[in-house]
Amino acid sequence: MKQNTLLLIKPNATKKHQIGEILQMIEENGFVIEKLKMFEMDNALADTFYVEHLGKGFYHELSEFMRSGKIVGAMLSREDAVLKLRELVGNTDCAKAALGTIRSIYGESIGENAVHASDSIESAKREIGLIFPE
Ligand code: 3AN
Repeated sequence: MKQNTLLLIKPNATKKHQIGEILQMIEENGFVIEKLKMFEMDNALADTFYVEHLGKGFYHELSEFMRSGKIVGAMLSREDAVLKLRELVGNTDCAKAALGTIRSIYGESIGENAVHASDSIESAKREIGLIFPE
């Protein structure tokens, strides 16, 4: 079934000028970029976007990192988009991510892992609404 999902290119990757290469991998793997924008996260958006992690030990580090620079948000479509994007992105911990996945190539640590990908159809709907409220 054709689905939408959300990709974020995180501040460590935008700082290193890897936006083009990551979007190229996305397009080469059959995703269509339906919407695209560059923005910065503030405290309120970080708290809302990562509400499931609020209060966890790593939350402060996560919020600070996500507010440390520019982010690219992309709404993507393809068959089975949510699962296929999670496969292409790889494990949260880039040291454990399979060879050839985006996090294995561009991730620097479990926190600075280059990209975010929605983890379910429900999350994708919620996250697309937050990043593309129009
Ligand atoms: P994923 O992004 O793979 O779905 P989640 O939802 O468990 O992973 O975590 C959301 C984000 O929080 C991760 N992308 C990562 O940047 C950060 N994170 C998760 N676990 C840790 C940790 N132990 N230390 C630092 N940051 C973490």
